Amino acid sequence: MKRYYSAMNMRRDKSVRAFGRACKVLVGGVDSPVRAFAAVGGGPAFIERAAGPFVYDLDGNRYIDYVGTWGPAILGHAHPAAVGAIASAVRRGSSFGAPCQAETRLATLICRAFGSVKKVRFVSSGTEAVMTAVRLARGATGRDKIIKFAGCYHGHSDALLVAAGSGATTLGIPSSAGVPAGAARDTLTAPYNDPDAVGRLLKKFRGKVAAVLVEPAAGNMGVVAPAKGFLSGLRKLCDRHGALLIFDEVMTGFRLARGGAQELYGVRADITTLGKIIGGGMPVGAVGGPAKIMDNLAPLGRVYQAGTLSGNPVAMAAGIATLELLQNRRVYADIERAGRRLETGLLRAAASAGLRGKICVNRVGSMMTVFFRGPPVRNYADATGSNIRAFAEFFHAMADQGIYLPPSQYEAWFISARHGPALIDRTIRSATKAFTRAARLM
Ligand code: KE4
Repeated sequence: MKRYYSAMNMRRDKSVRAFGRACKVLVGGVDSPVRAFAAVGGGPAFIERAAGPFVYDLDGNRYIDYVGTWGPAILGHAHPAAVGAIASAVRRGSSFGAPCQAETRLATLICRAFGSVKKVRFVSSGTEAVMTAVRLARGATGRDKIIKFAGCYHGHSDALLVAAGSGATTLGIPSSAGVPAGAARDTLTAPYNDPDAVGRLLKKFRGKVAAVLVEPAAGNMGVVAPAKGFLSGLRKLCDRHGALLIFDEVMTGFRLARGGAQELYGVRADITTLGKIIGGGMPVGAVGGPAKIMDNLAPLGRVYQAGTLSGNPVAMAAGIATLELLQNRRVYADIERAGRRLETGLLRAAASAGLRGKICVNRVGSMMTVFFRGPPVRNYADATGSNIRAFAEFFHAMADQGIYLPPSQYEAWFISARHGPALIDRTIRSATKAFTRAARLM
């Protein structure tokens, strides 16, 4: 169903032309698949600028933005402190390829927030962070197997494109082509929120599992919260079997709390991966943990890892500015309040459209997803039972009213500190109309 945002009060001509030009030189017209709108139909709005809670497309339309560049924009777009820090840093040179104090400063801010993290290695993306964490776990334990969870997404390194969520599920390729059997052979999968399945795998592959890798609150099958006892159960199982527990906090780090899911749920990880918010919108990823694990990385240890732009001074400056602003814990209270207001309002809007009990809103703090199926959604099988045609109709109905949602049922909405009550209420009013349009397909 090839369609662009229907007219209503918005025109899309310039985005349509821009997408046509982009498709001639960029694969699918995009640099990350989920942006291509394959799951919802039509073509993307080309964004010209972003500020606070808004993004503005080439045709001058303004949207309330719930993509938040997939998580980094927790303080809103183009925060003056981040913009100033970037401008000042880049005037001193965009990259040195040598140590700079900004790396130490940002690493110190991360160690202060995450009790389990005593040392950090910066990289340039979440994918690199998790790829490094897996290699580090294998090097530190001398074991090869990794256990991950169906529907969790940890970036696009070969070994982790197995039953992967996010764009891989959106496009129907959760286990990607081009990944040799050998690369995926040591990746075992279990259902999310099923610690018993993990226990069975650890017993079956006794002494061979290097790590259990988990999104401590899942965001890449849509948002799915850890069931009570799930994370603590993984902690106990890893301790019993000598496996390392890797929390992929690329999305949850500094989002659910300053100390991420580890602070929120009180479960310690052996290795933590971070990204998104710690770069303040610039390309940064990080791996962190206790020195006894981290010192296995080169140059101290034998696990090799490197990167031309790792610890880039401009990216570090953006991250420092962002994390310093997030030391004000009121931010977390504000975005929790906004999330609660939106969740309650969306459930009310769905009920008014005759969808009571027919949609499920999963929320963890300022990350949430509206699933077009009745509750509960506790894992990948539940999530993929959603009505994605109804979601697509809802998506476009919201976009037509100036609400910019992630273009996939299997993604998280992100609320920023700039999403005040008036914008939340505007979103809820728009959802009432959008649920009515979607209800016709349910
Ligand atoms: P990047 O390589 O995209 O920086 O990070 C990979 C990654 C790792 N771990 C988690 C928990 C993640 O959510 C991600 C990336 N998230 C997706 C959004 N679901 C990025 C958006 C995209 O792929 O375009």
